Amino acid sequence: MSADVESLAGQIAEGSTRALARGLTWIESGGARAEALCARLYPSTGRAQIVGVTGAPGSGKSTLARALALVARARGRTVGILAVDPTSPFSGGAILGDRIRMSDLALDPGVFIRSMATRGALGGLSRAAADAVDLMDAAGLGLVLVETVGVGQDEVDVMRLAQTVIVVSVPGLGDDVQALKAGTLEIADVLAVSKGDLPLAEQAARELREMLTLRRSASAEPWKPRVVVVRALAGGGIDGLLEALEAHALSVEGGRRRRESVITPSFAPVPDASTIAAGDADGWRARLTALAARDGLCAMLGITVLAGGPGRAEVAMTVEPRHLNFNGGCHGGAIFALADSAFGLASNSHGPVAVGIDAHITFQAAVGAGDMLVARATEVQRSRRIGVYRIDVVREDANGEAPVSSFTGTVYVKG
Ligand SMILES: Nc1nc2c(ncn2[C@@H]2O[C@H](COP(=O)(O)OP(=O)(O)OP(=O)(O)O)[C@@H](O)[C@H]2O)c(=O)[nH]1
Ligand SMILES: [Mg+2]
Repeated sequence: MSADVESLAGQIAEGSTRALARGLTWIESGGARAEALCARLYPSTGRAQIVGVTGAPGSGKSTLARALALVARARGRTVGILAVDPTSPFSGGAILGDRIRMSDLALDPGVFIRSMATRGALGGLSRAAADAVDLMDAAGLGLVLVETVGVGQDEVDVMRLAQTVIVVSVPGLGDDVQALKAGTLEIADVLAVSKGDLPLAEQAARELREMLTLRRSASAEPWKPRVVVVRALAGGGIDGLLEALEAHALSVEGGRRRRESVITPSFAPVPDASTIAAGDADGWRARLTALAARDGLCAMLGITVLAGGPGRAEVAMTVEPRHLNFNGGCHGGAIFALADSAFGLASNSHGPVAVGIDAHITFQAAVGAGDMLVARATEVQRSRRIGVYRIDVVREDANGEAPVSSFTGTVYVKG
């Protein structure tokens, strides 16, 4: 390793903000020395609390980051703020705005603020942002806030490096729906309704909570996203937000970083069908959930089991950016996979192995990002060797259900 990498790494690890600033410039320009620097500092990372702040332009993200930083400072913590702006790295517009709004913070030596212009960065925006956060972490900053304008896949990817993601939405602009559509609701651990001093904030919070209730039933995650109303300009509601952040950090096992999490398949045993009474809803759900956990495609697509029974299965999937096709709609294959999963689970609910030998699908309506889909499989007929199933796929929202797709399938029972 070259001497300048070694020397800069040493200074960053000692907490020099000048060295940190230089290291971030290296990352922005990319290349081998940036890579060497990150590799050298990697062992010093893992201590910072990393919180992502995303939301529509002008929703109040920077004001919120500033308010969070002030409270954290008052509690004696050091703070890093990274504003990632993928769209206008050279215009300086939003970046300059952030600097001005945060200028009082910039005078505090316990706060490090950096806007990142990363267009063309080697390895993409999210990689550069992750490296930048690692450097801030290695420099000993206790709380690192990462701000992105949450509109595209890039920004969603950046948010994956945070332990906790706050999605900021503005009351009264139908923003809640926008957030849902952009898929950002999917990554929200905490939803902050900003500008709580404005009318409609409480109403927006209520609507978001309702939306989350729908999503909750489909979510296998132990953490239930919270909705908090904040008045960041006046510093109101920040304690409640911090409380939500702490609760979330506790729920994710030692606050470990998501991108470091290693998925180790340790499957729960599958309860034997013969031991489950016909009316035992929990028992059937447990059996189908254990089967789905062994199914790579269910795991990859985020398909979860809602309910089951002998010959029945109900599964759900919330459409995320990864499910979209090149036209921006939900990929037909993803809907097929959802229906097929319900089919597979229902036909295998009984115990003996059933393999699909025929399937037909028709589509009634298109779906997009943020839509929650439920597939219900019912047994039309089952003999010793052949089973026939009907699967209805519907989109669920606050107003009820709308048909999306119909699927029929036949299995051959092998076991
Ligand atoms: N009334 C009111 N206005 C607020 C509040 N918080 C932020 N604002 C205003 O909303 C506008 C946008 O705030 P920012 O914090 O810059 O929003 P942002 O999401 O960081 O904006 P971009 O980075 O440009 O996407 C500013 O004019 C703020 O003064 C609040 O609590 N109440
Ligand atoms: Mg901003």
